[in-house]
Amino acid sequence: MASALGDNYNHLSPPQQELVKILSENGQDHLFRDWPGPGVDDDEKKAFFDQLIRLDWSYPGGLGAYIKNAKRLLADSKAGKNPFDGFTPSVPTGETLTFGDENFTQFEETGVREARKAAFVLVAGGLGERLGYSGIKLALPAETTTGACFLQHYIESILALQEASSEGGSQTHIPLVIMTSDDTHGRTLELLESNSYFGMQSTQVTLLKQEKVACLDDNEARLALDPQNRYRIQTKPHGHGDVHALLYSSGILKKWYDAGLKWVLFFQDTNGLLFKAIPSALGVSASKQYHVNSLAVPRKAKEAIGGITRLTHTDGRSMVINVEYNQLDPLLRASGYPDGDVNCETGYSPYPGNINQLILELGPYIEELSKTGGAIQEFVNPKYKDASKTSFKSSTRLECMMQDYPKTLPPSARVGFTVMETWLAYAPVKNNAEDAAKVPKGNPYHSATSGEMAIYRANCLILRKAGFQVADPVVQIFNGQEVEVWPRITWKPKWGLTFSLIKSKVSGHCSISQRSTLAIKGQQIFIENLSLDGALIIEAVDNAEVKVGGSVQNNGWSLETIDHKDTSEPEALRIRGFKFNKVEQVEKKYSEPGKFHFNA
Ligand code: UGB
Repeated sequence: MASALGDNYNHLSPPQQELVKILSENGQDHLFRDWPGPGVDDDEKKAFFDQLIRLDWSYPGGLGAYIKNAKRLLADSKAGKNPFDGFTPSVPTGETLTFGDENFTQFEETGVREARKAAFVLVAGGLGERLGYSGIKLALPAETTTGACFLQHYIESILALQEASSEGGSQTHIPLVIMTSDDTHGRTLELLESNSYFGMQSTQVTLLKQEKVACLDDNEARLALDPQNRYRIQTKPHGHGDVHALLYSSGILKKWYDAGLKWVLFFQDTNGLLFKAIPSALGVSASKQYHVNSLAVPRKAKEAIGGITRLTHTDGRSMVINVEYNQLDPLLRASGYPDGDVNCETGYSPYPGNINQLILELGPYIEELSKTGGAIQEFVNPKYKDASKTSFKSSTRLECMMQDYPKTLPPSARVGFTVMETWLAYAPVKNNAEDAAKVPKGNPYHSATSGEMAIYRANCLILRKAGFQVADPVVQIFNGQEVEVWPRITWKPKWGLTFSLIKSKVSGHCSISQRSTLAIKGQQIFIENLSLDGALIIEAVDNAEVKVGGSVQNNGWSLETIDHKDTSEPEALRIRGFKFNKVEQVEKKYSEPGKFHFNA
């Protein structure tokens, strides 16, 4: 390739020359073919090398390793090799929790205690193409009663855990890493900065940006040049699996370990229910001493979430691992289950659904990463032009998933999973209105509409369990999706971090009608003999203790339907198909410390 570069070669730095050598050895001569001599396009050539160096640096083992892995995976794909060859799937056993029972409550208590030794990692580099929202998903309101966005909700939940787990001991600061990408980095930083990190100290938050990987033009893994710019390589996201290599190379894991931390909790960008499941799931990890604990929910066949499966190899090896949703059906069909991915007599797939929230024990995690550098088994998914599988419709790239981390673990590793009820733990916002309306009947929509309604439903069911009389929901259709509309109850995470905490704040005979809205925005708000038919918003600073009771009745907030195509409405509302008409409410705000009583 040095010759393809001609005189340009002598103008390169030694690391650039070294990279040229590696590329040449790996069949990439086309990258520099017909380059004009020095003096022409010098800035563009420099930018090209800067990009190559970045691509080389950001992949474990460098570009040489990337191309070799790509050649191998592309050859396997062309040969139609089944990645699960030799493995038989079976249904694994894990810990199944029931919200509110004694077991659950004990796990919650343990989890809150353990949280002082926890760090959180939010993977938020995805563009959310399926959702089609123009902003970043973290900025989307999780629900529109308070308008708190996902990032605010997540940070406030971590802060609530931090405070609860510090009780009686010294104050800890739970670290939060957010993995971003070029698609999300700037807007994530801006969201944090313009909101004073939603109450977190800025030093608690670390942003790690994942780089994209080079696209591949053919089965020889030739890197794809941008058709518009011969000095640019096309790139695409490598997947959420990058998080492990990034955490490892940043050195942050070692820092956490030295500071006495024990748990790393990974989570995704749009699950408004997740933190209701975190304390108990962390409690399970601690009690069972799991090195890996994946959170799962009952899965509907064909639902776009992976299935947790025990895979047993003919050579005796066995592992409990996620099988991604597009691979589960073919794997089952190839292993003696001719119907593939179908529900069993329970009405659900026998394989629990992976919600991609992982809890890893830090010590064994570091030990494993020091062997692998954080590299995760990759896959490639080229779209071939025809059955000869010799050319692609468009360039492809290698991808990796964070939940594939356990694939390289030794058999001695303690890998488990915890199944939670879906209503409590999982309601992601992934699908746009049109696609959601096409979801097979009975399967979850995973839309902004269902994501918001699931928050109200969960809060209602929790309060019911705490003795609150909550009216039944009505069924309504928004953006072509039939959903249950429960009373719109919301609370700040610090008000209701655990079920025991919630129970301690609700007493006497309380009731709420279906058309009501109740927003609890304060830590020490105690609901006592409250009867609500309308809208009630209570806000209080942390050291104001407020008792709320009596009968509140007003015209409340009505739900108005909007169409997702109606561009006169803000996008964040359009995609849910409704908005609130705030007709009348009782609003109380306590901004001074002290004891107060609001009796309507
Ligand atoms: N993400 C990144 O940070 N970087 C990337 O390059 C890509 C994504 P999707 P997906 O629980 O609902 C996953 O696209 O990949 C972030 C599991 O694989 O929302 O289709 C992105 O920002 C699947 O097994 O999901 O499916 C987001 O936060 C199942 O569990 C997260 O990664 C499913 O999620 C997930 O990205 C689920």
